[in-house]
Amino acid sequence: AATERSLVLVKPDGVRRGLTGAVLSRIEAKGYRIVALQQREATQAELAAHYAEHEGKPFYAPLLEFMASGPLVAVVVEGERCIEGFRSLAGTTDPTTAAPGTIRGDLGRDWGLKVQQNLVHGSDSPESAAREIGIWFPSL
Ligand code: DAT
Ligand code: MG
Repeated sequence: AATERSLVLVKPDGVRRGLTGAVLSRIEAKGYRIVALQQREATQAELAAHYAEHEGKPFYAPLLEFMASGPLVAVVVEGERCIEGFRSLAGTTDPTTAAPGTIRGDLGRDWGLKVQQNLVHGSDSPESAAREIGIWFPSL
């Protein structure tokens, strides 16, 4: 059994819409443990590091602008295979087509159908998780 840690963000749209509790509730109901949690506005340095893989893409600047548009909630989640497991809970990137039963599929339907306003982020590999936890929680 592989116990992993994943870095989850409730993005500014989720915080603004009062959906932080709904997201955390799904994480806990799945059996994952919340190791660390912080609500605050992200710095440009954190966002640039977090989304370094997307630098240069057409959606990069609007994505960073959106991610800086209000407080977000950064969470370290722990559980068996929780990296893949949380991605599955979150649903596919675009909320307009994310499956029902997923966070993005059930809750991500508002806000003018902008792809970046998809409520949550979850690490996509153990390497990403370690890197991202280092960005948001350098003391962990
Ligand atoms: P995910 O968040 O599902 O891991 P990603 O890492 O490919 O998706 O992209 C990071 C974020 O960037 C994503 O949550 C929303 C935004 N994004 C991705 N593709 C996009 C696109 N084609 N247009 C606008 N925003 C996009
Ligand atoms: Mg990603």
